[in-house]
Amino acid sequence: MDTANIAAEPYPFEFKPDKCALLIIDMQRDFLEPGGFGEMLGNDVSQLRRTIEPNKRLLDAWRAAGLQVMHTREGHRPDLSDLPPAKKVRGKSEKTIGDEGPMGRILIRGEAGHDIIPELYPLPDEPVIDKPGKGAFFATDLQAILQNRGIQQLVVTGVTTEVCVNTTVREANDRGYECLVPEDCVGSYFPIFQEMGLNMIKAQGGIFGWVTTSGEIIAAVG
Ligand code: C5J
Repeated sequence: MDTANIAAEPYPFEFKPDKCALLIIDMQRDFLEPGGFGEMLGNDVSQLRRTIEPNKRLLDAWRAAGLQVMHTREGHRPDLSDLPPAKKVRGKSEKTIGDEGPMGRILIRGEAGHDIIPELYPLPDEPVIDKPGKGAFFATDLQAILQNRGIQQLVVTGVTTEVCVNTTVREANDRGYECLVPEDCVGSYFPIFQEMGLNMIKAQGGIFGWVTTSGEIIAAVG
């Protein structure tokens, strides 16, 4: 597929399809589904669920074009050996990571709530990066996979905009990847963080990356 310019802020993104992967961050049941851990903490999951349909359309177009897709999940080993004690106690909530939650043990690999929502479920040949932190590069093999596959650009989607999406975009930017973020495919429980999280990426001439819409990307890959 040929290189194309995608309309974006702060200026058009020079899209190199063969060197670009779609990286879908943490679209996990515990964050997005009613009755999950996110809602149990008092969050409004509809703020995240509005990203499902745009992500699905983008994922379908991306797969149809034969481009590379990767997914991430935030979570920990069942024995909690990779869970920093500071993360375990953060928030002082009644239930924390590793405790029994509404969809199995909270953010533990292999539990129902930790898995990706069915609407965006990975295909067998799409790498799933299990990450213990907010950024997808920390303590994972993402960098090796991207390098081995010749990836130089990332379209980053998922949740939440200001936490795992922002952290991953910043980590990727420091490693030399160009990141494009479709605003309708990322979500925050907090509208102000959604707006500011996107502003932070595209400010100062695109200090961490570019912001666009899924429609612009679909037009380029379709
Ligand atoms: C993600 C979080 N995925 N907010 N996690 O953003 O704790």
